[in-house]
Amino acid sequence: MRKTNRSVALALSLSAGPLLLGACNEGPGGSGSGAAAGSSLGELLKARGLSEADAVAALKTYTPTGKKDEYLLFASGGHGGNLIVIGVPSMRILKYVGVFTPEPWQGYGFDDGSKAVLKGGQRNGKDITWGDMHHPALSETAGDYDGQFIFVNDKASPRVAVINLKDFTTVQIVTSNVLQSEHGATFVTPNTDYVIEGSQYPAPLGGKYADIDKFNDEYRGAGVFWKFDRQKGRIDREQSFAVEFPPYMQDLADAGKLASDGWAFFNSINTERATGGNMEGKPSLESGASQSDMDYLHVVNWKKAEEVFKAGKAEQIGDMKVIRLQTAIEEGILYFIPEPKSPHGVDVTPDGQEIVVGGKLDTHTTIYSIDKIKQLIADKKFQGKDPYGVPILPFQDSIRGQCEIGLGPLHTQFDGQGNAYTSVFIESKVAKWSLKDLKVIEKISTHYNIGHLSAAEGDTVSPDGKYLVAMNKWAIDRFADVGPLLPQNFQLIDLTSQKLQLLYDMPLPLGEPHYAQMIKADKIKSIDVYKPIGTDPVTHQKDPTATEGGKERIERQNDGVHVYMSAVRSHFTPDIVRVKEGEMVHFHITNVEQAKDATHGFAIGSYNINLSLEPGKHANVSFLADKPGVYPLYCTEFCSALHLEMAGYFLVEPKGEGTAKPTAAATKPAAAKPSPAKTK
Ligand code: K7E
Ligand code: CUA
Repeated sequence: MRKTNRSVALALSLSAGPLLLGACNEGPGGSGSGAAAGSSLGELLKARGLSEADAVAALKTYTPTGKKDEYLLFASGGHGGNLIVIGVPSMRILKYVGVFTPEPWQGYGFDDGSKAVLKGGQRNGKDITWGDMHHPALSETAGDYDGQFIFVNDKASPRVAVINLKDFTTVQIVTSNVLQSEHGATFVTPNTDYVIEGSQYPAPLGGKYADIDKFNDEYRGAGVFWKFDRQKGRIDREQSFAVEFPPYMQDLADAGKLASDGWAFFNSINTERATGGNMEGKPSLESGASQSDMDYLHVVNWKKAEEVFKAGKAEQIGDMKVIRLQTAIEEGILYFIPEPKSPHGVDVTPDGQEIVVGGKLDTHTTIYSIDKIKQLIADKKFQGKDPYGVPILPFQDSIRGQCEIGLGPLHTQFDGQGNAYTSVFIESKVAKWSLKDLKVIEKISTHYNIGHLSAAEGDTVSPDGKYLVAMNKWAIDRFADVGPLLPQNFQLIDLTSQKLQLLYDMPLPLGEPHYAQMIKADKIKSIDVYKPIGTDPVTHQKDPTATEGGKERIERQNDGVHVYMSAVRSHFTPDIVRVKEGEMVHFHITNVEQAKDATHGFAIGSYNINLSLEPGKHANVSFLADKPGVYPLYCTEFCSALHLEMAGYFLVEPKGEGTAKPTAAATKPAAAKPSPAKTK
C-alpha cells in the first residue's frame, strides 16, 4: 500500500495482527508471506470497494475467535417481549432472555417454574403472550451499575420483570391494576431501592370503568414505586406504592442521583387533556394534544412519598396503596415545571445536578437545575397551580439554560467528560454537545429515525464514553431486502475518535427495541453451572424434587404419576415412561452434569413440552396425559456424538386397555453405563 494514510496506520497500530501488518508493509506487489494476491490490505480494500475509513472501522470492531467483548449491551426486544444481550464492539448477539413471552430455546414458559413466573404477569386473569418492552434498567449501587439484576417493563400491559444476572433468568413479573398502560419504566433509584414505573395513557385507577367524557374527573396517571428487596432478589409488593398524577400523559421518567437523590422526574405530554374522538366531532388526539407551548415536568420527592406511605397515609385503590393527588400536594411530594412542547426524554446528568429534557416539537434540550428547583420549593416561589392544584415552579427560574440541538431532540446520554449526546429524531442524527456551555460540538448522521441511544454506562454517575449505539427505527437501504418488514438498525459509534465515527450497522430482526443499557462486561459475574446439582433457577435453591443419580424412579401418588428423571450424556433415566390416559404426569428432571455448556433439552412433541436443562439445573413439568398414544421423548440439544440416541418413549395407554404396567415403580434403573462419547 503506497499511501500511509494516518487513520489506517493508527488502526493497524491499535489492533492489527502480524499477518495484516506484514501484508501491509509489503505492499500490493509483495509476495512475501505467500498469501494469495488479494489478501493484502490494499488489495482487499480495492476488491471489496472499501475506503480506508471502512478498514479502520472494521479493525475497531473485529473480535477474533476466542476474544471477548469489552461491554454488554442489554437491549429491549420491543414487541418480542424479550431481552437481547449484545457484545460491544463486535455487535454479536449473545443471548435472548425470555421475559414477557415464552422462549422455547430456554424452556421458558414450558416448565412449571417459568410458567409460574409468566403467570405473575397475567392481567385480569388473562395470559399475556406478548410484551411491548421499552426500557431495561440495570441494578445500581451508589448510582453505578452493579451487574446483579436487570429490570424491564411492558408498556402495553403494565408489567415489570426482574431478571437475575447470575444466570440471565427471569425470576419475577409483577403488575398492578392501578395502571392500564405505562411508559416511564423501568428506572431505578441509585441503590435500587425502588424500580419506577410511570403511567402513560390515563385511565381510572384500579381498573374501574368510566366513560371517556369523565376524563378530567375520573381518569388519572400515577407513578408506581416498586420496592426491590435485593436480599431476596424480588420486588416486594407489600412495600410498594403509587403516587397519583393528574390525567396528563406521563412519558419517560428518571431517578435523581447524587445531588438529586430522593427525587424522581416524569415528563408529560397532552396536558391539554385531549381525548381524541375524531368520529365524534372532536380533533384527533394527535392535534388536540399539541396545542399548548408547554407541558409539565413532574418533580416527585419519592423519599417524602415513602415516608407518607409508611405513615399509613396512602389509600388502597385496586391492588395497590396510592398516595392520592391531594395528599401528594399537601405533603410536598409533587411539583410541576413547564417544559417545552411535547417533551420525550428526561435524563439526569452524571453528577445529578441537572435534568435534561428533549422536546420533540422543540429544537432545544432544556437543562433544569436541581439546586434551583429545591430553592424555589423551599421559598414556595410558584407561578401558579394546575387545574388539580399542583404547584407550578416558574420555568425560567428552574433552568440553567437550553441547548439548540436541532429538529426533534429525544434522549440524552453522557460520556463522563462533560459531553452529552442527544438523539435528534427528525434529522436522524446524534448531536454531541457540551454540558459546560450548552453548545453543539458535532453531529453525526444515523440511518434512520434514531430513537434512543446508549453510551457505555452512559446514564450512571460515572459514564465510560468510548462507545455509543444509535438505536434506529428505520433501516431503509442498509441491508439486503427481506420483504416489507425491515429490521431495526443499531449503529455503533466510536466516541474516542477525533470526530465521531460510525463503526458498524447491526440489524436487529425483532420488535422495536427502544432503549438499551451498556455495562462493562467484567461487572457481570454469572455462573457457569448450577450448584448444587438439582438447582431450581427461579429460587437458586436445590429443588425438593431434584433427582439424584441412582435414585431415579417412577411413583404413583395421589395427584398422579411422578417421574424422577436424570439427564446425562447421552440418556434419560428412566427412558420409558408408561402412564394411563387421564393421569396427571409430573416430570422432575435433573441434569446431573457439571461440565460447562453440557445442556440437554427434554421434548415431548404433541404435548407441547420442551425444557432446557443446563448443567446442574432441575426442572419440573406437570400435565394431563389426555391423549393416548406413543410419544417419543428426546433431547433437543446436540449434546454428544450419541445425542440422537438420547431418547425414549412416553406411552399413554388408552383407558380400558387393562392395567398400564406402572413402570418399574420400585425397580432400580440399570446401572448407568458411562457414555462412550463425551464430546465436551
Ligand atoms: Cu421509544 Cu423510550 Cu418508549 Cu423514546 S421511547 S424512542
Ligand atoms: Cu442431551 Cu442431546
